[in-house]
Amino acid sequence: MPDWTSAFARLAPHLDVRFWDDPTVDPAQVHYVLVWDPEPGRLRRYPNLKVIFGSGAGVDFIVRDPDLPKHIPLVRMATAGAAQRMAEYVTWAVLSLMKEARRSARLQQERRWEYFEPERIATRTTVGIMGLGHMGSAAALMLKGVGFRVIGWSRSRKDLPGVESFVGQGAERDAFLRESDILVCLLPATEETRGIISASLFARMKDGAGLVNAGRGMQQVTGDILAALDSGKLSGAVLDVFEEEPLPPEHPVWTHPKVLVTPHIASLPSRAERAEHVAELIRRHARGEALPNCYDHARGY
Ligand code: NDP
Ligand code: OXD
Repeated sequence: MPDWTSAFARLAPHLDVRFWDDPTVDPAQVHYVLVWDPEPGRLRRYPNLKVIFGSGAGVDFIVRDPDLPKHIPLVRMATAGAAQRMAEYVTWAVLSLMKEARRSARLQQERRWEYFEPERIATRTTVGIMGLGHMGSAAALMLKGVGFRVIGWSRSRKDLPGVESFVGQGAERDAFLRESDILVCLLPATEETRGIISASLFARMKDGAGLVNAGRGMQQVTGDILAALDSGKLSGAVLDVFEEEPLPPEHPVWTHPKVLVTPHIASLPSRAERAEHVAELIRRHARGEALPNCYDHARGY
């Protein structure tokens, strides 16, 4: 909380910024909230709420509230820093798969000097990104800069320099999957994307492909991922998100020799960065300007 209050005091001193559970706050005085996973029913209790700011890019933990006041704009976090951080994470993950970083870490732990020759080189590797939005497009352009061939899959056609765009559920999606040596998921959590990373998706891909999921845990069937790694269908995976978070200590994914686990940290913009973004959007809202990146309840993201 002190990080938030000092950032807002610097950026928007006219705002009275309070902790979510401050008992002295009069609900009628609350005009804006900045939240990640508010308890269901809570947002309905603010009669004069003007905007809900999600503190993350995905607002699935907000929209699960059956009493969410849907007439109030819900803004998804989309700072330049968040996209840069995600692009860095994805580039790190893809290079880690390509260079077999998990294997090196294991050998180091066992003090074994054992040669191996990672086969892939960026210029002959195709990275397929599912979801070419704020995060996916930044990741695509950074990977392109490293030398990868980059292709992307989204609902609407994209025009990103040097990135081939595939759309829809039919032949183009299948071609996209067939061509991907490393598949990256940066999709939002929707009913359409639930369980998308599963055995039936791997069946459409090359043998020995790599996988990165930094979207949402509900998109992956972790058991199918482990089975695909064991059979060699997948050669390695970097997973930042899980069906259950925190990932339980007994989960087999922790110790799988072909998996790198990170604790949902792919892109965490600083509090100061997020406060700056929100302060600017509150100024715009006060001037009557449209808010960017609003959640669309019909679309689901
Ligand atoms: P955007 O809304 O900007 O982008 C979403 C992309 O997914 C769009 O390109 C969209 O297509 C595409 N898409 C959505 N549904 C489908 C579908 N059914 N089939 C094909 N493509 C689809 O979101 P962001 O890029 O800001 O964030 C994406 C997600 O990344 C978040 O929702 C969150 O789940 C995750 N995330 C994870 C973080 C982490 O730390 N692990 C941090 C930040 C985000 P179109 O462009 O045509 O609409
Ligand atoms: C997310 C985020 O959506 O942290 O996961 O922004």
